[in-house]
Amino acid sequence: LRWLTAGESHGPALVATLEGLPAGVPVTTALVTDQLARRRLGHGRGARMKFERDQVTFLGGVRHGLTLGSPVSIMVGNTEWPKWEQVMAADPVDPHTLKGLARNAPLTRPRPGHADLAGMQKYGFDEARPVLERASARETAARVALGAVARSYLTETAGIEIVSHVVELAAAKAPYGIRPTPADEGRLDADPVRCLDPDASKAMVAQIDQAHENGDTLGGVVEVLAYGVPVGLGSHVHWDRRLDARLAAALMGIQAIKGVEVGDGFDLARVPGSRAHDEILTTGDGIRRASGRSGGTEGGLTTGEPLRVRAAMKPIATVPRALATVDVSTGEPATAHHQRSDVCAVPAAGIVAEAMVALVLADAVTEKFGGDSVPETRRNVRSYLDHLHIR
Ligand code: EPS
Repeated sequence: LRWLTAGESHGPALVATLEGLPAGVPVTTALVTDQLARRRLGHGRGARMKFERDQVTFLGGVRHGLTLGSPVSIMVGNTEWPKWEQVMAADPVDPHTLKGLARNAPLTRPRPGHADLAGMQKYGFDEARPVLERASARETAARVALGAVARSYLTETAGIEIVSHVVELAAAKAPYGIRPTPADEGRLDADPVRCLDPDASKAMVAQIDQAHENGDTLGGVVEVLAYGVPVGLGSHVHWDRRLDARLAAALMGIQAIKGVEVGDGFDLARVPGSRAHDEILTTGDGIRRASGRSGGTEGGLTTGEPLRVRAAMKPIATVPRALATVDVSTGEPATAHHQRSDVCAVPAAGIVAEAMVALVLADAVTEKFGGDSVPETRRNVRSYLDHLHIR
């Protein structure tokens, strides 16, 4: 699979292209719109989430609700665009028009924790607008749009289903061992922080309210689980073919993610081997594991057990109680620029993480099973599973 996104936060639209899926994957505007709506949920998001609508248009690759095997291209319109038409115009704009616009004021006080400063230094800009427009997490809408397509492919061809939940939000933590299944998605999406434990959810909401009052922002940890993943996706033979490495790269590639764990991750480093691995059992269902500590991968291969990965998001860098910085136009100490921001986007990060996991798994499924039509891929999956040498 190959995929790319383009577009700035306050530009006319985001576009995303995905190539390499077979023909016959069910995809509709409603399917993508529903996933985008899930990404907007969550206590602690800012004003823009309330008034902006994600407008989905297919530009190619889908006909009458099914993929054609050609590149799938999706446009997600920014309804904010009319306010930014001058400031973000692709063509040159009369400088006199721009001069009076508050929105066009140069952003010369870079935010610590954001791409602002290093981006200006690297690309040779004297203000942060050209950097932050693309660094913005608005771009994750495009990934979620492609993730919706990848999920449909995974379900249709291999019966793989993905779910995510929030396990930590700042100091509030869900009890260890809660493992939601796809059947819990409705309940999770109905919770203000997408956490299954009611007490932890309340504590998380309280953390966000307190941070909002303090003019601060918060991060947290999300966990993604994938069910129905066949044994043998990825490979042990090379570092860049290991599925866990590919998942980690994809999750680290989400804005503001600073850490990734597979299964119990860092906790496995703290217990002896006798308590770290998943013992192999023979059951009426064939070979199974006694636990899920490894997160469903061993040696870079999926084991056939549920996949479980976590991503840690740092607090949003646009801190209302602005942090110390330097005004790069004067070289003087200053406070970082701040207009509006989310207090916390951890619940949304879970939806983005689901999309990234879906894209990585879709890539691994196309690699292992190939096929140019959904029925062909399905036959390949079934044949492989029916003829597994050891079951
Ligand atoms: C973002 C800042 C906010 C968020 C935006 C991401 O936008 P603005 O600066 O326009 O207020 O609302 O997220 C989205 C628009 C979105 O769809 O997720 C940032 O700086 O990353």
